[in-house]
Amino acid sequence: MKAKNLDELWEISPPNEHILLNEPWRPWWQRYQPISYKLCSRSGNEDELRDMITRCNNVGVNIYVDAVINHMCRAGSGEGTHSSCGSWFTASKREFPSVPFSSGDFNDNICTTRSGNIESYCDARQVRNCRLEGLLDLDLDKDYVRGKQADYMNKLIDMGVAGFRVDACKHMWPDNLAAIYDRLQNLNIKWFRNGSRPFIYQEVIDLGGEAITSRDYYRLGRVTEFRYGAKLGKVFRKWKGEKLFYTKNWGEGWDFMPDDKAIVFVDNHDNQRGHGAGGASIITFWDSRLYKMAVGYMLAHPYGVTRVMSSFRWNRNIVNGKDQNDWMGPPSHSDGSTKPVPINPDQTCGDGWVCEHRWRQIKNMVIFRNVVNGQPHSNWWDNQSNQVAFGRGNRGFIVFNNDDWDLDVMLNSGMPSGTYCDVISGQKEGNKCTGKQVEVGDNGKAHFKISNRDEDPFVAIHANSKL
Ligand code: QV4
Ligand code: CA
Repeated sequence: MKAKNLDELWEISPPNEHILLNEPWRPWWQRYQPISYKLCSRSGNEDELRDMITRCNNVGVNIYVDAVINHMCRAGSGEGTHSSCGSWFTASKREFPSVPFSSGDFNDNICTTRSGNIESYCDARQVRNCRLEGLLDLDLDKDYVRGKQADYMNKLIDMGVAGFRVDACKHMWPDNLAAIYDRLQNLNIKWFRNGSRPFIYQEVIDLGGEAITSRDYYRLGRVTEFRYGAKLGKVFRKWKGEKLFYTKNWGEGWDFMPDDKAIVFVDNHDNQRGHGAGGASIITFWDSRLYKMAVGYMLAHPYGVTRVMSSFRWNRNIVNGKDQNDWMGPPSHSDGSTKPVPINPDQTCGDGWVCEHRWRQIKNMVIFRNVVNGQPHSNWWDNQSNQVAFGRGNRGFIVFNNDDWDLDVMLNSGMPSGTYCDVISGQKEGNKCTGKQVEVGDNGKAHFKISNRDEDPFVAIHANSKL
């Protein structure tokens, strides 16, 4: 995080009560169909959530909750107790007694489209007042509705949560969001400085061409910059003539939103499986060698607040470019509850969990980002093709070879002289390097040789990887 101190952050899937679907069986996206704000989901119950937040906060890992407050479940979801806490609901009557919400709390009479769904993204009113994908759209003009959402978010803040990813913000009026955020209390002083405010980042997919833009939400908090991952994917895949050396002015120079508004990521839970925005250029853990380079580039670069994905594997079945299994949920027990995450001796995860955030190259680049925090982008070099290097002041330096030939060059690293461990091929352990090492001379110059056949064709050094 660029903000406040350098704690790590962890975004969790919506922890509130959601629908249980059978067709397809328990899809991951059932969590985006709320039934109530009771804290029990396929990930566990309120006590387990409270325990996790406490244990994480105690070791400096702050928790951010994915808050789904634009809607409830799908209009045609029938009635019953097929919900993760067993709450009764009647979708057709808009009855959600466990909140409670009833028909007057929804936008049915405010939406003007024939179907009741969003039919055009060129009309800001229907994007906010009509159903997204048929999901029952809450009337956030009502103070009663906003109060229920603020109560839900304040309960999480009281439990120690540090902030929120607010889902589907494009589909809510900014003034209504402001009214909810204003009701949020300060963070729990058990773990946070007195007066700390919840960190808010808002999901708005804005690739241009729509009535609603990210700019509508800047005044409320940070906003997801989906163009970032889409463009970075094109650059590292070298699609449509994109070359890595074009990224010399990466960030606002590429027409992304202002640096102090942006949440950036290579992929997210939607577009790693073809949902949401980004398209085929999005790089994911499935393309692990490219992925490590793209995530490394994102973490080394000063632009935006960065978010690293942590995924589960599913058996992708791509037919005509579409994954037939894009609905599959996480490793689960037969009752649909989510399996725990086993940690292997080599610190990777087992049992279908990818945990890309624990991969040495990615974990070490998170450390790199913290070590260079506040340092300017500096000492850029490129070969007019796909070999580039840049530093972060005198605290870090990274070199990429995404060309089909070797990189072999003397570069000005800007770093103090000494022997540094490359944190990509290995790391500093005790007083030795487990991977490559880099000698920086008195003039800050260092020789880099990166074969394009290397397991990971990039090298990174920083102040804390110095022997
Ligand atoms: C289907 C039809 C609709 C129809 C509806 C009628 O597609 O046209 O009107 O039935 O009942 C699931 C199904 C979807 C189904 C919908 C309602 O996939 O086919 O509609 O349920 O039954 C996630 C998934 C969606 C999933 C949704 C709810 O991605 O596939 O829909 O959860 O379970 C826009 C928004 C952006 C949004 C993005 C996906 O601007 O905010 O679409 N991204 C966020 C989350 C995303 C989540 C939602 C929003 C909804 O990141 O994960 O959608 O909360 O760009
Ligand atoms: Ca809405």
